[in-house]
Amino acid sequence: RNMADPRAERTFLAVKPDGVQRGLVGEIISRFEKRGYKLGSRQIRLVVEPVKILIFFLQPSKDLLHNHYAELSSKPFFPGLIEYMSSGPVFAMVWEGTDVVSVGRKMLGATNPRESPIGTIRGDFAIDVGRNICHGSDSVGTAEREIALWFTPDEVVSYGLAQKKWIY
Ligand code: RTP
Ligand code: MG
Repeated sequence: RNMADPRAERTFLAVKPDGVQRGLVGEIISRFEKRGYKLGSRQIRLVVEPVKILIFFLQPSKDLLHNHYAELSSKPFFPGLIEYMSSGPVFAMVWEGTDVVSVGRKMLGATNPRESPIGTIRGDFAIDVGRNICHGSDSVGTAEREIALWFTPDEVVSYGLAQKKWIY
């Protein structure tokens, strides 16, 4: 926790395979950036070591997804969810800032895009619950678990936000 901002949090966000295929990575990053949040997972590998681009832009294994969605394993839609999420590359990210877990969920919208308000990411870009284009952690505890699952500690970075005084 950040002493200067006791409400500072981290969340795990991922653009799902359909969001990647539909070219919505930039749109989703852009919305979080413009809101005032900062990307907290390393980008340098993407630029300096293209071979390691898979750290951020990876086709998740079914093992990883079984772990990630463990609490849903008894649901009837679980096999389809694993098929969908492992069907192509996912853009995985950590975002940081005040209340980013709960505000991030509001920015994503409801699980079912048809019940998602206009102006949310799912409400603007999706219509099917099984193709809802992005993931966001549902609590601070879940975020910690998911970040540790998808990233190693050295891939998660924290740095000062230069324009902080204009946002907070
Ligand atoms: P996510 O974890 O992917 O961010 O989505 P969420 O919290 O809004 O919803 P969750 O309950 O965690 O469900 C995970 C994903 O499973 C698919 N799903 N399908 N009734 C259905 O067919 C159904 N319900 C959930 C969705 O892709 C959902 O995002
Ligand atoms: Mg969830």
